[in-house]
Amino acid sequence: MLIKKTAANAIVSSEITPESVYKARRDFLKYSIHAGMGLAALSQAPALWATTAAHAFSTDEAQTPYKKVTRYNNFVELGSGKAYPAKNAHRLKTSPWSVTIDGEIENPGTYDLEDILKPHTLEERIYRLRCVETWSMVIPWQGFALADLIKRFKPTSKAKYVAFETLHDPKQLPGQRSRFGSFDWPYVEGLRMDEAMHPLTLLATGLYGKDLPAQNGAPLRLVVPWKYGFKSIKSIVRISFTEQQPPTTWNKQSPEEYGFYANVNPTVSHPRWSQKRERRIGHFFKQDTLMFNGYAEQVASLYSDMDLHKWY
Ligand SMILES: Nc1nc2c(c(=O)[nH]1)N[C@H]1C(S)=C(S)[C@@H](COP(=O)(O)O)O[C@H]1N2
Ligand SMILES: [Mo]
Repeated sequence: MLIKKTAANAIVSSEITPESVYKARRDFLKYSIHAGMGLAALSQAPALWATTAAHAFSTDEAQTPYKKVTRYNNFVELGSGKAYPAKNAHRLKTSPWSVTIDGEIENPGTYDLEDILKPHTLEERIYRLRCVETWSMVIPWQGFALADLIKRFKPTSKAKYVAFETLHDPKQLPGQRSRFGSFDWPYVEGLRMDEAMHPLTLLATGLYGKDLPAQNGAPLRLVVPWKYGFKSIKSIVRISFTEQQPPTTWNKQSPEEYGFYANVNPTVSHPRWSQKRERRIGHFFKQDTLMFNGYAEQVASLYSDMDLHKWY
């Protein structure tokens, strides 16, 4: 089903997937896992995987209120305190918007965001966002699988990583007028190709059924729910396919604190704080942080041969 992007991009979840379809998909996934089919078998059925994945993986934990999600942000380009991005959001013009897609692909070019979105089905997915500073939120995102975009742009066999870049425009993004620590702008991030192709990895255009507010990374941001928040790069203007592991902003800033992988991992402490517990925004008591932010069943196999204390 193709949902056209309307001016307001107003999508309610009931329009996206009828309850019965949602339930059938979820039951299928449960049944498959119980039957010992496991994820390997599921991934051998890509079409089925694509349709079951999004909804089956959504959490039914209580959602963080819209006001908190949109007024407690990290977006250094719009100000370094949690409240500043919302206050400065009006400075960022998010339409029209274009994205350059280049590197190791068949047809590199710069595309209007409208054209990039057209062939994709926007879905709702409710994911936990776990920020490295020990807080978390549960957010109903709208977006589409990054994997679907990658398949469309046909990477060459040399493409081993996907690199992302935020808009660089100090007029609209006042935080870029000076350095933040040792940041050199633009903010950059990256994923290994198998992480980028994983069905949990989302390119988001909205939350709570509305267009993304600028402070949350409008008009296009990444959501990688099993990784710390800084991997979820905002206001993307470039997606590049590379042979070498691309640099990432927080890793350049402080390599002993922030690695390339940044998988949520309660057994690996940040040098300045434990990562065992987190405060869900709006809750009083802290709760235990789960391995891979609770998505271990889906993603642990991507890292089975890696020492996650070394590759943090
Ligand atoms: N361009 C850009 N993207 C960014 C950041 C940033 O400062 N600049 N902050 C990151 C961090 S540290 C976090 S925790 C999340 C926060 O996303 P949210 O404000 O939507 O909760 O955005 C990430 N993406
Ligand atoms: Mo973060």
